[in-house]
Amino acid sequence: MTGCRRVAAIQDISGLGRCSLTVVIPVLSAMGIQVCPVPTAVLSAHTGYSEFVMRDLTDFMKPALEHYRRMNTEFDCIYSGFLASSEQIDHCLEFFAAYPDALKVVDPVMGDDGKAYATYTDELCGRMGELVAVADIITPNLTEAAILLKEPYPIGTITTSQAKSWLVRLSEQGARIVVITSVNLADGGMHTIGYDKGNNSFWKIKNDYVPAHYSGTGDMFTSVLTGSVLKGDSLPIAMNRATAFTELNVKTTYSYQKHWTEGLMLESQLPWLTGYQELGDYTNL
Ligand code: PXL
Repeated sequence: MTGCRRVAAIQDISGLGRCSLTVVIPVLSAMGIQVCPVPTAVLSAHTGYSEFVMRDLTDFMKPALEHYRRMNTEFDCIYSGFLASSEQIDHCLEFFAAYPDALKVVDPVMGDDGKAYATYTDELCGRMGELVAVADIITPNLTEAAILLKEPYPIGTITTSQAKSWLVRLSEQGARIVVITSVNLADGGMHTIGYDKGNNSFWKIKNDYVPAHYSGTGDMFTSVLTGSVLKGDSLPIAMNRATAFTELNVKTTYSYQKHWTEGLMLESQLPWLTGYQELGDYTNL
């Protein structure tokens, strides 16, 4: 018995620019879930900064897993995010295989706004499909969904039937639950959309549009969604919680006109996660 739910978070830690572990740890901790970080790299600042120094920790991943196996350590969830190399994908696959009963969450971090991040080569993007194949839940943004489906990034809006077809095609790559963020639907506005293959249900949550974009937004969304699912919420409630908290943070950060690289000003918002929120903003897609 772990007492509280326990997540192994396989992500980098970046000093400047809130993202990956500096978002995952506070968010899940505030939700009452223990995070055991498996740092994949240490960066002075995330890769969106014009300069950063980085120490790769790929060779730490396998010994860390072996240690956990020797200790018979249990995890309720294995959660992977930004990865720095193809070898790190191999180690994530080993983690997932070592914990077949854990919830497997893959945030297939590869890019945003129609473009892959600087460190994501075509090979690395191609191999992300191997993680997606073993996941229970995946949370691509629209750019990452397009990369996984080998489709062009949709400029402008997409129709509800195209959105449903993308969700179903992504679920055919493996995961039971697929959630796509930042989807501009033709019938009105930005949405988070989700599909549960287990009961064939489609959901959408509308986001208020804010004319800004901050690093670590996807990390925040997936962390809240993961915490919510681990606590037993239904998919639409988990999507609602993740969307509402992320939107609150985007609006707070926007009000201070911070530079996008600094990430979301989550520190003052964390108490929202510890309270009980009435949530019912979802509808069927
Ligand atoms: O939020 C994704 C992310 C995580 N970690 C690092 C990044 C990025 C996106 O740029 O650079 C190091």
